[in-house]
Amino acid sequence: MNKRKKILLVREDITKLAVDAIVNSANKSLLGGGGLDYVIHKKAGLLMKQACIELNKLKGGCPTGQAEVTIAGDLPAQYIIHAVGPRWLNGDHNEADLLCSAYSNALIKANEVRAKKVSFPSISTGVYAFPKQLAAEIAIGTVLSTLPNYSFIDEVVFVIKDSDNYQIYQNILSNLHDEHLEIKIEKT
Ligand code: AR6
Repeated sequence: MNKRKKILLVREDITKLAVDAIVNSANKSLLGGGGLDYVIHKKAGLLMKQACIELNKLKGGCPTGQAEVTIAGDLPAQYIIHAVGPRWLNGDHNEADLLCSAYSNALIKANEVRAKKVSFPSISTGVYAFPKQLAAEIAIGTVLSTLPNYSFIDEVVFVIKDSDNYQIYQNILSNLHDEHLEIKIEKT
């Protein structure tokens, strides 16, 4: 019998959680920026930064909706999946589809490197100003619908730092019942 895959919601600083692959909310250059991207680059250190510079030179960065992998350097993970979410304009610029692609391409990359446990922040909901409720519905919807496709990934952790966004994730996840998944919400 297939083991049930796990979905976990935690309120934490994503850079502190030990996982196989941590997803970063990156930009198209992959060279770092503000928000979480800044913290991840700072904590991961020089070897990871060098890997991003190489990807920038080799591939010209990463288009919106796509993802690239590097080593995780000094973070408690093996890999960083740099996913590029869309900047929210007015909802008429394919933002929802691009956010959905950022999640599914991040999962594809994580599975390619055989990550078992993958952590996600709430991509695009900070500097890129994507509405939080819609972003959470897309994040959870995309992960849940595509997770059965990935043979290596057996756990996805949504790591949400701010309380209003955590509440949104909690509301959605606590109303989900899927016999193929084990959904756990960490009490704050
Ligand atoms: N742990 C978990 N979540 C966090 C953490 C943390 N340590 N820090 C922030 N968040 P953002 P974006 C949440 O702005 O909106 C950068 O300049 C935060 O509360 O980091 O995708 C890049 O280079 C928010 O909910 O990323 C891009 O140019 C979420 O992470 C641009 O910002 C994402 O916030 C990307 O914007």
